[in-house]
Parts: sequence; structure tokens; C-alpha cells
Amino acid sequence: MTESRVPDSGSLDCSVLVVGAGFAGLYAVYAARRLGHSVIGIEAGEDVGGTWYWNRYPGARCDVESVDYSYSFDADLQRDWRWTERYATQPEILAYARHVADRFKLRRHYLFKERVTAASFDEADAAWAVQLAGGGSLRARWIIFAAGSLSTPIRPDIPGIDNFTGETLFTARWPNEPVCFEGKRVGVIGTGASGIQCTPIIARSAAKLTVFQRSPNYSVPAFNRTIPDDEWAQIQASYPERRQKSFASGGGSPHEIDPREVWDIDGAEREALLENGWKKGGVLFAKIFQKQTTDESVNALARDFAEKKIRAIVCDKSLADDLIPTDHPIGTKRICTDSGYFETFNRDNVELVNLRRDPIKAITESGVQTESGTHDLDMLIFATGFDAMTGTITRVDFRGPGGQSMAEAWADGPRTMLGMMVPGFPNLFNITGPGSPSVLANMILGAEQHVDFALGLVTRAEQGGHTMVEPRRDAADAWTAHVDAIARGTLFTQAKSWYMGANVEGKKRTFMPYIGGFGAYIRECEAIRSAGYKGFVFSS
Ligand code: N01
Repeated sequence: MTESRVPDSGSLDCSVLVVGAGFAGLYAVYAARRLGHSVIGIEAGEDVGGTWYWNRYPGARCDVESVDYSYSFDADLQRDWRWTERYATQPEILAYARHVADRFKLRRHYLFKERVTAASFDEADAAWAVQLAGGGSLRARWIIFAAGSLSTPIRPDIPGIDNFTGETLFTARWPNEPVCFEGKRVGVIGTGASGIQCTPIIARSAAKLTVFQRSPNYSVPAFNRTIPDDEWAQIQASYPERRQKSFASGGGSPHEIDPREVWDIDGAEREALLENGWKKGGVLFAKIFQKQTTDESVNALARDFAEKKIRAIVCDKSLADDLIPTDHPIGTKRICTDSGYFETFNRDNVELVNLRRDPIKAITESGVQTESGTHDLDMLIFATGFDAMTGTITRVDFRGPGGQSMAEAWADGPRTMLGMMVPGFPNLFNITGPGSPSVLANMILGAEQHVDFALGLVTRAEQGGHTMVEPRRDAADAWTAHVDAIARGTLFTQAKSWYMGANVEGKKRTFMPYIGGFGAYIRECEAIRSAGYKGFVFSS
């Protein structure tokens, strides 16, 4: 480690090691440095941006409004950065991440193109001894693990996957250079948010697009548009209130659900609310009525409405049948946000292969072989998802003082205190981890709140003359049971979703994020902090 990068003394290379240069990692570096810590960041990519660095496939766009999916910690940054569209594109979000890195001079803390592969806790020194993929090592007292909830892509276990001789691409590892679809026969495997976003764009120039769908997904149009100057001025004027609402809300954005019991609203008004909710676009359609994701009869109102909308778009009735989900209540898998997805299936150059009727047998040199025949392709795109929430941290060989790895500790599902700390792994903070609102809330505001809480624990430890903090096992068990109990009271556990770990063979089925709401979670954190960080043990 060079001295300029690591201004520290003693046996430590730095006080705080931050893993990841996405929005959580960048904020962690900024906030730790502001508190006077020496900080090193490790990032696998060549530059900052995290998920927005890797997922640069055509059509990638955030499904949270740009003015909400942005940092709140610096009023000047908030004022100076002008979002152009309601839902920002991947290039614009990446430009924002780069702007933040430049503005606050964060890059100089980072080692790019480097990975943490293992870390073991040395109790004598109260330090993590960290191994890097490049062969280096370093020692840090505190680790803020901010490597993202959806950052370990899945390479599906399809026979012959390496045999294809055409171009193979993964949406989650999209190349930097432009990809040309012109005149090509393209196949897309996967119809989650990534597949649904890239499909309409590929269809525009490909000679033929074949979409291989195992499970249909609900998707609501984004109704994206540019943000005119007068609206921008209004947003600026009301930002403090907007942020306040977001931090108190269920999902980290300022939108509110109609407070009335759904059955107290007459039929015509319910229909108007649904229409209005649809026009708000995307994931917001999950938040029209109270109890929409806890009561099947309320959910059915939204589900029937969405089905009618899809049928109105897709001309061929049997195609519409195939595109409408029947296996989960709407919103229990994240509703996708699209720009012309269902319309794409009205095009002559687009074919849907329903893998439930006609499963993939193998990938061959020339394309995809299903039970009914062969689909010859020039390019095959995998939009097959991630080992979400636990996949990235368990792939690092973290060993606490007891010698247990995180993968072993979580073999029966993640057990955490507030989704942030794990008993047996002192001084390790997992930002927006399982057991926190994480992917169910605005990830940028969630990261700010989590990093601040983690650094609050560090400050409290240091002020008390301690070098270690760890959650009590009974406190973590109680929190994990609470997270589980809330999820069981919802319809979410009915879906075979990545929230449940159901997309990864052999992964424990358990609803991973905290679904009690972002505002409620923050209140829980505040209560714990006010009670002297109840449930955490400080020691030296
Ligand atoms: O991944 P997914 P994603 N054979 O897991 C299919 C966020 N995100 O990258 O459902 C055939 O949702 C799989 O089928 P099935 C967002 O939170 C946000 O699209 O397992 N198919 C499924 O259709 C999102 O929820 C944005 O039956 C196979 C698909 O691949 C999350 O990331 C944009 C298969 C995977 O869908 C993940 O989205 C993008 C196989 N062997 C992502 N294996 C926005 O902000 C898997 N599949 C808008």
C-alpha cells in the first residue's frame, strides 16, 4: 500500500476498509473520511458506479425516479446535479456516480480492478487481515462491505452453455463497446427486469429476436419523460420535504398509498385509482391500495387490472396468455418497469418461446435446442439474474474469531442484527444486507442510513475506548425472527422470487429483506441507538 493512499500508523493499513465503489461504497468512503478515518476502498471494476458500471445493457434504466434515487447528504450536490428524465438511464446514473467521485475526490482512496477474496479477524490486534485477488493483503480495523445486493450474476446451469459459437453476452456484464444487433438472430434468456428492459431495444434492429421465457413477469410502463425546467424548480423548492417523506415511507420514495380501506372505496373510484396508479408507472403500481400485498382479494384487483392492460396491448390472445403471470400475486416479485415490452411481441421479427411448455434441452454450437426444435442464433444474451443479497458476501471467505465462514453461518439462511451485522463477525458492516429494507427501498437513501448507523457504532466504540463491536447472538436471533414474522404476514412468501432465494439451486428459502417499511426500520434503528446501541456489545 502506498503512503499517500493509506495515511495511517501502527499495524493497520487503514482504519476503515470499504468494499465496493457503487453508491453505498462511495458514500461510505466519504462519510468515514469526514469522521477522520483513514480509508481504503477496493473495487472490482475499473471505475466507480457499482451496479450501474456493470449493467450497461441497452435499455438499462432505474425504476425509482431520478430525483429520489440520488444522494441526500449534500444539499449543494442535490442542487447542482440536474436530472434530465423522470427515470434516469444507466449512462446518466453512471455519469452521476462519476460526478460524485470527482466532486468529493473519492477515487484516490480506491484500488480498482481488485477484489477482496478472504478476511480473517485477528482478535489480538482487533483487525481484519484481508486478502486481495491480486495477491496483496492489508489490515483494517473496520470493514464496510458495500458490494451490492444484486452483484453476483448467475451463469445458468444449462447443458452445453459453452458450446455456442456465436456471441454470448450477459446483461450483468455488458461490454463497454457498442454491441450491434443489426441483421442478427438474437436470443434472450430471462424475462426479469433486465430481459424486459433490453428486449424492445434489441427488437428494433435485430433481424429476429427470440425471447426464451420460463416465468412471465408483471411489468408496468415507465411513462418516462423529460423533466421540464418549471417542474425541476418545483422539485428543488420541495426537496427537503420530499426527502423527509421518503425517509418516513415504506419504500424510500415520497409516494403515499391511499389511506382508506379498499372496500370503503366504490368500484368506479377504485378503477380510477388503478388507472392513476398504472400511469404513475413501474413499481409504484404495487402501492395503490392498503393491504395490496397482504390480502389476496385486494391484490386480485391490481392483478386483474394489469392483466386487462396486457391483453389490450398484445394482439395475439394466446401470446397474451403466455405473457401474463399466473404463479404469483402481483408485486410479490418486483414489478418490472418497461418501455414498450409487451408491444414488442406484436412485431413480426419477435418470437416468444414459452419454456414451461417447451423447455430448453441444451445450448448447441448454433443456438438453443428446446424440446420442440432448434432456434439458430447469432447472439445469445443471458438476463438470468443474480445470487441476490447473500451471494456476494458469502463468496468472500470471511472468518470471524470462531473460525466460521459467513457461508457456514448462513447455511440456514442469513441471521443478522438489523441486516447489518452478524454475530461472530465483529467490526464487519454489511450495507443494505439481508434483514434490512435493502432492495425493497430506495437503495441510495438506504445506503446513506446504513453507513451512518455503522459509523455511529464505530464512533461509539472509539469514544468508549473500545476496538470491537459485535451484535449479541440473542439480539440477532430476535431481529431475524422479527424479519421472518413480518414477511410471513404478507403474500411475498408465495412467490418463487430471488427475494426468497428461490432462483438459486440449493439456497435456503427464506424471505431475505425486511418488509416492515423503510421508515419503520429507521425508527427501530433510532430506538436501538437511543438505548445505547442495545443488542450490540463493545469490547477491546
Ligand atoms: O433477474 P431476475 P434480473 N433457463 O432474477 C430466468 C433489479 N433490476 O436481472 O423466473 C431459463 O429477475 C428467470 O426465470 P425464472 C430488480 O430488482 C432493476 O432481470 O427463474 N430462464 C427470470 O426470468 C430486479 O428484480 C432494474 O423462471 C432462466 C430471469 O432469468 C433484479 O435486479 C433493472 C434460467 C432472471 O430474472 C433482478 O433482475 C434490472 C434458466 N436456466 C434489474 N435461469 C431496474 O431498475 C434464470 N432464468 C429497472
